[in-house]
Amino acid sequence: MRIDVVTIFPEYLEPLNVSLVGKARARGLLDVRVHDLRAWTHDRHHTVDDTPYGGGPGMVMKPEPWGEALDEIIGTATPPPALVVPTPSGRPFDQELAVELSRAPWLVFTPARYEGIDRRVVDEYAERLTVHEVSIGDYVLAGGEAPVLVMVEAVARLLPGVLGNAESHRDDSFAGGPMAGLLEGPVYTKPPQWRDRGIPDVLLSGHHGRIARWRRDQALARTAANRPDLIARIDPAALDAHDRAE
Ligand code: 6GU
Repeated sequence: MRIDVVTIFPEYLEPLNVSLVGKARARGLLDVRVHDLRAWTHDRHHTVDDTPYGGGPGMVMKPEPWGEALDEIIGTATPPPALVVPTPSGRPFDQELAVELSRAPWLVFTPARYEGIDRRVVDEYAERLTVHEVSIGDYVLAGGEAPVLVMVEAVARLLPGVLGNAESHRDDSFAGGPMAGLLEGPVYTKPPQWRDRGIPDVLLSGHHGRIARWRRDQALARTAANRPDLIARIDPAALDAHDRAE
């Protein structure tokens, strides 16, 4: 997969050199190119923003640098990339969208600062390619760069060969499989005693059936406590009598 990011803060994207995403790049599984939007300005101050038409607070990113940047990056490539526009007004980012994006061969991210980008930019490129306007949650950030880090990591770990083994996705919170729709429960490792705390006996029992049951109960309890909205969305046919008693 190829990913381009256009930003006025290229250094904000340096975490893409580290850890899972950095390793995927080093292994040639992911080609990430970060561009400085100001490279496509022509005035001595490299201006990227201006005051909003109609008045109001803050500044709006000018369309011309974005248009020149996107035209140059996209070129005449066929098929063209999908555009991912981070904005608090976008569709909520979730695992389903991460999976969809991970199937695209090429994504271009356009994180904005200020009050966002002149609307004509999205309208223009939406005529030629798929545009996803995406929010990472119900809070306001100063810009789209942190959301790009979030989305690229969520997408990169789904690419073939990036994670150690294909099993690693199966029990993810929000993945399919036996724990579909539930949050993950607690996990433990050695030592068997830490301070005055031990390990739940069932995990040391060797009874795989009881361990699976316990894990499911823990997942149900945690989901009910932290995400009652997810409990409400579980298909009743996916619950057994023991689940219902929780
Ligand atoms: Cl994608 N951008 C900004 N600026 N704030 C956000 C966001 C995006 N998602 C949640 N809050």
